[in-house]
Order: sequence, then structure tokens, then C-alpha cells
Amino acid sequence: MAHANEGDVFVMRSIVSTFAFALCLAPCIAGGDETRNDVGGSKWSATIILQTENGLGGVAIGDLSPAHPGNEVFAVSSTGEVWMAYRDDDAWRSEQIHRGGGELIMCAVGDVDPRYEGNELVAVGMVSGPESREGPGHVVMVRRDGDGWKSEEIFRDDRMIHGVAVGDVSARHEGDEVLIAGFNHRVRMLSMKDDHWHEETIYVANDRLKIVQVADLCGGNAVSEAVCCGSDGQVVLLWEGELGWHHEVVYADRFGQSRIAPAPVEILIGGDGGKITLAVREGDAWKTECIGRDTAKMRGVAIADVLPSRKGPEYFACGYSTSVLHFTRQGKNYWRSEVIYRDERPLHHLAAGDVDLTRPGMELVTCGHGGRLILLTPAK
Ligand SMILES: [Ca+2]
Ligand SMILES: [Ca+2]
Ligand SMILES: [Ca+2]
Repeated sequence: MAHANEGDVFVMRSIVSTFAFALCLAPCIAGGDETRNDVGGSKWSATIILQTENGLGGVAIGDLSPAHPGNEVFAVSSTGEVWMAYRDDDAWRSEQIHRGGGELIMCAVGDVDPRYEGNELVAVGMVSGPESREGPGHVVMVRRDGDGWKSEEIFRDDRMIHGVAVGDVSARHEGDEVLIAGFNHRVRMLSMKDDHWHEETIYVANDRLKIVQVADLCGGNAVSEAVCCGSDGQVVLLWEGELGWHHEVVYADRFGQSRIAPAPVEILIGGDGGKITLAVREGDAWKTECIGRDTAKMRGVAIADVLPSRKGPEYFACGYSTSVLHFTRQGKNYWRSEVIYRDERPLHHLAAGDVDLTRPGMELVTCGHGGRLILLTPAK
């Protein structure tokens, strides 16, 4: 995999971005360690909220623990661990809430099992061993149980499961469903009814699927839609109508597309060719534009209102270059990017959510091969 060196040029559509910035991060800290980054006139704080020995594949933000106010941050590791990080007054603390035998890639939080009060976490990956090995994949559900945690496998597939999302995408089933996407090219929907998990395939792609996300892109539908992407280079919108599941290709590229972040009327897309694409729904059609490029495969994208000083949401991406980039529209078809964080190792995911109750708006969380879970906030 490619690593960007300090000084690498991020070639943008009309502008050269601010460059690489080496952040020196302290080793393992239980309570969180803050480092100030000052790049291109904008200041961002990077706080290590968890340091593990193994690489972290994916992060999710949600409320799984009533004992801690607001949302917690979850991350899954290459050795099958699920971690929870939470803020305790001024310190960040963490707890391992599950350990399995296979690499976990992604996780999501939501109320997927009505038999238990509140939200559950679902994590996906390999049943055993690393992603690089052929073998079955599975979905593990982790939930609070008194003062402890309980986990169980709720679905097993013949290939690795790479992406997972939770949301209400089907009116035929009460409440939220679990969507999974994996290396057998399928998006499957899991729903709990009568004490059993039911599964149905809702889409078959041409190649390995990496990600599925729940989205509200078509106003007027009673339930949400889904978006998936993978190695065939297509980003596909899925929705259930009266006649079953429908799909529509939003974007196609010769490189695999590995991360998607849907927001109302738009989708931010990260590709294996290092390209970051914004797809905007205009009427019944999709309009796409390249908003930036990185020097390696993209492994995280986020649309979120993180900067209170700016109107509307901001666009972020990260990947194997080790950088987290912030994209700003400067005018029609003209975007600027800046590096707001640089890790020591490749980054594998980026998520946005409200994890800090002391500041308005959302925060960013990223993780990757270095085993660090990093909270990124605009510096005070
Ligand atoms: Ca909580
Ligand atoms: Ca529940
Ligand atoms: Ca439903």
C-alpha cells in the first residue's frame, strides 16, 4: 500500500493544497492526549481516545451505554475486538466489550433487536483469521447486559462481510433492519422476528462489496434508502417499493469505490484511485464532480457540520496516505483541500457524530492500522 511522504502534493482540480504535516503522537494514553495541529491557518485538535495493539478497521458513534451520557465511540480491531471509548469528565476512557476470533472490519449502532431495550451494536468481518484469508464471514451483535456485555453471532455468510449499517429501510418489518455487504457480492437485510433472525438478499453486485449505508436521499419515501459500493467501481442506490427492491447506479468508475457518506440529496464517495467524488441528486438525476485527490486509496469519507463558524456541512476524507483532508468549495467547480490531521500509519475509516457534549455540532473520529482512535475537533 502506498504511503505519502511529507511534502507530497495533493493534486486538486485547480489548486494545490496545504501539505503534509507530521504530528508527533504520544504513546498509549488512557485518558486521551491532545495534540494541536496548525495547518494552513486552520487549527484542529487531535486527541487519542484509545490506543490498542492491533489495527482498527472501523468506527461507529452511538448510544449503547445508558451509564454514560450521550453517545459513545466504538471501534473494531483486526484481531476481533470491539472497543468502547467514552468521555468521563475531562478524561477519555475505554473498555473492551467483545473479543472474537476473526478480523472485524466495520460496526454500527442502532435498535436492531426489539427483544432488548435500547440500542445494540452489530460488527462484521471474518469468522476467524484476517481479511486476507478465504473463509466465512459473520455478524456479531453486542449488547449491554446488566453491568457487563453479551455478544452473539446473528448471521454467518460464506465470504467475509465488510460493511454494515442500521436503519429502517423496509416497511414490511417493524423498526430498524441490519444491512450487510460483503465479498460474495451481496447486500443482505437482516431483521428480527419471532425470536429468529431473517435474511434476504436485496442486491447482487458484479464484484466484492465493501460498504452499505442507510440514506434519506429520495424525499417522500416512508422508509429510508440504502447506498452500497465496492470493487466493481459502482455506487448504487437501493430502495424497496411495492414490487420489491429497486436499484439505480449513482456513479461508476474504473477504480473500486470503497467508502460512501450519504447526506440529504448528496453522497460523498472515496475511491481506490485516491479520488473523492461528490454526487448530488438534481431532480431524478445524479450529478457528480471530483472534489479532490489523495495519493493513495481512500478509506474514509464524512459529510458533517463540524465547524460552527461555517454555514452548512463540511466534507472530509482519509485513507492510506495517512491524512485526513478537509474540502472547501471555493466557487463553482472549484475546491480547496487541506490536511487537518496526519497519522503515523494508514487510516481505514472516518466517522462523524456528536461525541463531545461540551461543544456544539459534530466531531470527527478516525482510526486505522496504528490502532489509534483519534478525535478531531476544531481547536478552541
Ligand atoms: Ca450513552
Ligand atoms: Ca434493542
Ligand atoms: Ca422496518
